[in-house]
Amino acid sequence: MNSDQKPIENLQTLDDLITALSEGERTTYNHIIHSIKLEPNDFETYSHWSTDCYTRNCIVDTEKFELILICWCEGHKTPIHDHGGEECWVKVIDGELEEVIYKKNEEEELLPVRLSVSKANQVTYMKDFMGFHSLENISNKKSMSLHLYAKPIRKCTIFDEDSKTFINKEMAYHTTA
Ligand code: CSS
Ligand code: FE2
Repeated sequence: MNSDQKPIENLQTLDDLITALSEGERTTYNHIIHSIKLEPNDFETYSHWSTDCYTRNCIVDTEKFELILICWCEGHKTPIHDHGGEECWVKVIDGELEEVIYKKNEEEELLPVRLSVSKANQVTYMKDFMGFHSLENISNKKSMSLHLYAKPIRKCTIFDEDSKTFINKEMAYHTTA
């Protein structure tokens, strides 16, 4: 640890978060992302909305981790997806998100197994052994969530509910810092 490195409990700004993640190891990320309290104002530079779809706005992309801000309009929802073998933490910054977790049964069908709602500053975690999930903005306003992926997620699998098939998807950003 550098002598000027802040203890995790003292992290206050988005810059503090980025420094802590850059200097930390993956085993410390859970503590870091839970400890920091961030406000919607901290994300002014990164927040962009589209009425068509939620937007993925890159804050930092390194070999070790990726930090993105997702901006949701009312009713926006992700497809059911996995996380390309990586770890995923979602911290709600503003609004309210509903998460549904799905698991495969013996016939390789996805069944919903758990539903939860997260509010500002709450964190959820996903990794592929836990299944697939979808997220939806269920608040009646725009929402924002901070996503930490370690390592970065370049590709994932989505489940297409119409064709009932799994599809490989390349991830893309709407904006980059
Ligand atoms: N994995 C989705 C968001 S839900 S964690 C994405 O990055 O687009
Ligand atoms: Fe996800």
